[in-house]
Order: sequence, then structure tokens, then C-alpha cells
Amino acid sequence: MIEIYLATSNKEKIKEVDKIIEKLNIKQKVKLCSIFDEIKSEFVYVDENGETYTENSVIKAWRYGKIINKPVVSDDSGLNIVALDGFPGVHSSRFMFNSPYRVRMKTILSMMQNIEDRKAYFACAATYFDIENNILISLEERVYGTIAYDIRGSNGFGYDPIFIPKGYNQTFGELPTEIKNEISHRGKAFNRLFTHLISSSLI
Ligand code: ITT
Repeated sequence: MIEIYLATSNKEKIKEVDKIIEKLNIKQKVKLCSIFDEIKSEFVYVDENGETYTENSVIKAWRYGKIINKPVVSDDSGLNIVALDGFPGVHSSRFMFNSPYRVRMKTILSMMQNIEDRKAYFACAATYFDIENNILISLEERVYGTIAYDIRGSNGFGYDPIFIPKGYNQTFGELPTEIKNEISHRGKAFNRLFTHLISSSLI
């Protein structure tokens, strides 16, 4: 059994990644812990100043991995709206930082009021960093879809209630977590990452 620490302050990400591990049937091999089980302060500052999801994901894994000296995984993700040149993109969590997500989503919907092209995607870069064995693996996955015309559902987190994945009529806010985990950017990224770690006997 290997303990891997998820380097995130976002509790919803921990829930989702834990469910992905459960679905992969590797719970007897991998115990997912929160980085804050190991670091007793939420005030470790990580400057996510990269220009891509991968850069930021590696920055987080590297920073926390060096602090705790144990294997970590990290996630950097965001929503990209094609007609808005990829906005909010890598800055998804910083856009209107102090406002609740409902207000942020309303703002995005009003920015898109007269826009017919609703295409968007969520991207997630997942990184594994094992400082002791000098292993760093990072990969990125996306889920494509469209931006809804209103805010729908309360499942998930962040911008889930305005994102409709391709092939569905409901938003991620309306779809059950199991479906989101099967098709989402994070689901695909962590599935691929853990499958690779297992098949390469790295964990
Ligand atoms: P950490 O950096 O501590 O992991 P964070 O929430 O700030 O937590 P990110 O920097 O990766 O994480 O920003 C991701 C943001 O992108 C997140 O806060 C949401 O606004 C949005 N986002 C990413 N994945 C999402 C998802 O599955 N559903 C809805 N919104 C998502």
C-alpha cells in the first residue's frame, strides 16, 4: 500500500480523485491522502504563475513534494470558452476570486449573451511526483462540450452548472458524479495517470 498525497486545497477535487481510485479498483494499492494531513497549515503559498495547466500542475506537485518528501499528485484545471479566446482558462479559479461561483457563472453567461458559438472545454493536467525515486509524470486531458444558457444543477463544483458535456443534455451540475468522473477532464487524466503508474510498476 502506497500513500499518495493530493496537493490541493480544493476538497471537491479530493472527493473526485478518491472516487476515481475506487472505480479503478486500486484502493488496496493506493491510499489517497490530503496534503493537509501532512502539512498542518493551509498557508503554504504556491505561486501558480505558469502559463499552462501542465506548468501549474508541475509547480504544485514539485512545491508540495519537496516539503513533505513523499509521493504527491496534483491537479491544475480550468474552463476554456472558445468564443472568448479560452477565457477564463488557466485563471479559472482567480477570475472574480472573492465572488461566489453563482455570481461568476452569471457574469460569464452575460458575457456570452449574444454569442451563438457555445463551444467550451474543461482541461486538467495531472502530475505525479516522487521525489525519492526522481519520478515526475504529467499529462493533460480535456472534456469538450458547450456553455448552457442558464445555471443548472448543484452537483460538482465551480463552473459545473453551466457546462454541458458533448453527447449529453444535462450540465455537470445535473449529471451524477459517477458520470462526471467517467467522462470529465479530471476523470480521464487521473485514470490515465494511475493506470500508467500501475502498469509501469511505479506504484
Ligand atoms: P488547487 O490549486 O489548490 O488545486 P483550485 O480550485 O484553485 O485548487 P485550480 O487552480 O486548478 O484549482 O483551478 C481550477 C478551477 O477551474 C476551479 O476552481 C474551477 O473554477 C474550475 N474547474 C476546474 N475543474 C472543474 C470542474 O471539474 N468543474 C467545475 N469547475 C472546474
